[in-house]
Amino acid sequence: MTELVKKKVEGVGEYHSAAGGWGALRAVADAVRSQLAVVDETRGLLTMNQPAGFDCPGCAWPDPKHTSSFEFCENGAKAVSWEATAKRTTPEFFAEHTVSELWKWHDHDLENHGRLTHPVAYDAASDKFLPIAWEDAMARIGAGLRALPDPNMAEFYTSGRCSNEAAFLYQLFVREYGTNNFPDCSNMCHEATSVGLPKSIGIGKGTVTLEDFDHADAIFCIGHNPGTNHPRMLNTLRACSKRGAAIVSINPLRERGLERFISPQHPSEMLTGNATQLSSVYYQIKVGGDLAVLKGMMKAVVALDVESRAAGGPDVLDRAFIAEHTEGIDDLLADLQATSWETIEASAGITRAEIEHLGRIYANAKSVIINYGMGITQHRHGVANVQHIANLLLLRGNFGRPGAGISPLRGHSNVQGDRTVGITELPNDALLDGIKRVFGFDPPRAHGHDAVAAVKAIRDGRSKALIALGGNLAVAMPDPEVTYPAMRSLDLVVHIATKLNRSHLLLAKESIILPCLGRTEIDMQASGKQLVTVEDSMSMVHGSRGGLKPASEHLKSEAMIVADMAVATLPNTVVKWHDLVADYNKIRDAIEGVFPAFKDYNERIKKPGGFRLRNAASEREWLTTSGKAQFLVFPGVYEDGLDKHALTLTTLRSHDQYNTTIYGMDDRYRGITGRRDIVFVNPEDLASRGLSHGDVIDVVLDGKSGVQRAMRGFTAVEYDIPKGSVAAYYPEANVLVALEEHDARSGTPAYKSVPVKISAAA
Ligand SMILES: Nc1nc2c(c(=O)[nH]1)N[C@H]1C(S)=C(S)[C@@H](COP(=O)(O)OP(=O)(O)OC[C@H]3O[C@@H](n4cnc5c(=O)[nH]c(N)nc54)[C@H](O)[C@@H]3O)O[C@H]1N2
Ligand SMILES: Nc1nc2c(c(=O)[nH]1)N[C@H]1C(S)=C(S)[C@@H](COP(=O)(O)OP(=O)(O)OC[C@H]3O[C@@H](n4cnc5c(=O)[nH]c(N)nc54)[C@H](O)[C@@H]3O)O[C@H]1N2
Ligand SMILES: [Mo]
Repeated sequence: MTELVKKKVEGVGEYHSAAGGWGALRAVADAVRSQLAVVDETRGLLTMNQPAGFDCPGCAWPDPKHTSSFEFCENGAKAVSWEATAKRTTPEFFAEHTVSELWKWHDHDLENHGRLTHPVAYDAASDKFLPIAWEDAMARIGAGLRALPDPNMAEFYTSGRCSNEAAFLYQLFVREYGTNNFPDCSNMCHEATSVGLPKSIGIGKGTVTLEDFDHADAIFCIGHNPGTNHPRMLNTLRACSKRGAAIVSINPLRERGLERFISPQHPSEMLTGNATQLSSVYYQIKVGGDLAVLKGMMKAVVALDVESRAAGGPDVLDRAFIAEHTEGIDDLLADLQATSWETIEASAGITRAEIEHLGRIYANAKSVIINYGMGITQHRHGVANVQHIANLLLLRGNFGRPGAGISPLRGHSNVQGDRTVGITELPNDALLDGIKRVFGFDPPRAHGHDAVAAVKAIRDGRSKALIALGGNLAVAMPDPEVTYPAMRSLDLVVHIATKLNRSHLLLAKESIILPCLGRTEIDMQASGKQLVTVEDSMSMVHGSRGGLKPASEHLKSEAMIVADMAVATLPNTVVKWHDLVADYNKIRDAIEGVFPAFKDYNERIKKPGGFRLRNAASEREWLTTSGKAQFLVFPGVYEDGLDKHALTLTTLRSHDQYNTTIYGMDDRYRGITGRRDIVFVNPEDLASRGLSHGDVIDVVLDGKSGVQRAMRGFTAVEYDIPKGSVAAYYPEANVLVALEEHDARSGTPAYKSVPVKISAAA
């Protein structure tokens, strides 16, 4: 075996255990110890995802209905202790460090200095951020926004941690100000879902509930890594596996969290080290090979149908469902016929026999759930990928019955809720009419900018102000060579944040950072302690109440900051901003007024676990233009000849990061310690280039735009990844993603299909 002779490379090893287990508990202890001052604060962890506690800021996986013991996971613990840290980034800190100096710090160190405590504004003379009074900051923001000749010259970014209440006020403020420019983290994430699924099934959200997992016969996991990014899902998958459901993973990498798991919630597994095997079938496909695999699976299902009927057996296709509920099957069948197995095998990176195996598992299961994540959406053909998952499910009526449906794993803990309450650059009439009805002003109707369009507008000088409600936009977006200078050309930039990050250091003429409360903290307003609400991946809306003392007495809630900005910007506003913020029940009443789906909002969130927003597709009602679910065709398997390139790079999250937040430098389940400057490469791809494990290499963009993009001096790691595919960590690899390279239909950056070349470092 090559492993025996593999040379030793610093920080690169093997991980042989299951996911979870004592390693996870140790990591929790480390995370807590390194951030929290007093052990007492770990109490915070115990109220997480409890009916009376706060919602974990980690991921959007739902909580089980009947939480008996507390449910938290290693990465949830990291997220919470990172926010509830005892460390502080104070005015004294800013007095000691110029921005030029801070720019040289590692991203980890910027955030690890702790919670922001005071509003600060940049002072060019000293090259430092200086404290500023809230009123003065607001006056400058108001003046800056009013000074723009056109409200469409401002961009209003949202990252998906903010509550429904804050997000609703934010979109209201921005629309009263006069624009629909809502670049959003969702544009980089599940936009392919938001754009693709409404055309297929009439709703841009998943259709399953957690209970459906108790009834599914087969569960597919395509392009997502739950051991790291949705660890509480492993408890669900564990239960599915124990009761004998088939779990099938389709992923270029063998992710440990999809293979086997020792549940820290189960003492017997912890003591004996007996892991539960999760995936019964695991296929490592090429990066970007999903469309081919999905088409191949459908070909196989159709063939099984023909076979079974010829032998006098039952239909494999659900003809009754197809006839009653769908349109477009003939076009789909024609496309499947026109797509050869040769093409499919070449793109998929697995064989016809293997794809037929997947097709059989699908066809033999009465009820199927398909989960998917960024491995599906962040491609040039992200929308087509998503729609082909829907096509596959429609073939056997896997919607609207127990144990069946589509399950996009959303990213940020409230990214779905933010969208639901109006954060969108493409508002529909129902939303705009609702605002008019409740508040009496005419919101702008012209569509606004998504994230890519916003950066382009800033780059081209068409937008001059950026307000960011959380996040780290410049680092999360592709192409720092374009994005960073663009940000520096702004007139006004305002960041509402809990921690310092690199986007804050990209200085505009006027740069302001406003520190806000996090979800773990007590949110005290005029009427008392407030509760906020969030919506998880499965459309469950529930309350979240922080219990910790705020990190500083100068912090304000996001809702209050939005209200203050609105009042400072809009002298003739018709909204009673501070009445709303005094009592968040009133914000929820307003949400209910605009969106009838939130009927009895304040009543229904009193119930532990909250309520589910109606999901028409899960009741077999299709809110498409035709009133039927649609089989949608995408010709071919690759959008733009990406298969002609020798290597395709995908960008991944390590186990120790939350998006651009780097908690630490390890990636335990992939055997990496203390470093992130690596590229995972197939051994044959290394050898054919005269390279070997541990060599220092340059990775260069092999793009059509002809733009020179390179990531230099990274270490090649021989890895179990299909030939033709390479992987590196995000955000480091964003230097290789060109701003122009995105899904044509959803604008989702193609973070997971970057054509590259590798060679020994120059
Ligand atoms: N701890 C932690 N939790 C998080 C986050 C975090 O950074 N840290 N981020 C949050 C956010 S915003 C999001 S969007 C989610 C992200 O959650 P995921 O969707 O799991 O995100 P990624 O790490 O980008 O990994 C995607 C997976 O897709 C696989 N993959 C890569 N390319 C392809 C491909 O072409 N095809 C297929 N089939 N698979 C592919 C990778 O090997 C990897 O296993 O997690 C959320 N939760
Ligand atoms: N190459 C590549 N790039 C990617 C991806 C990828 O897979 N590959 N994934 C994309 C995806 S899916 C996403 S969602 C984006 C993420 O993009 P963002 O959502 O913009 O980024 P985050 O890293 O989550 O933002 C971290 C910052 O949020 C702030 N913050 C944390 N908590 C709070 C809070 O409660 N309130 C406020 N106001 N601020 C808070 C802190 O200041 C912290 O520094 O990145 C995208 N970029
Ligand atoms: Mo995301």
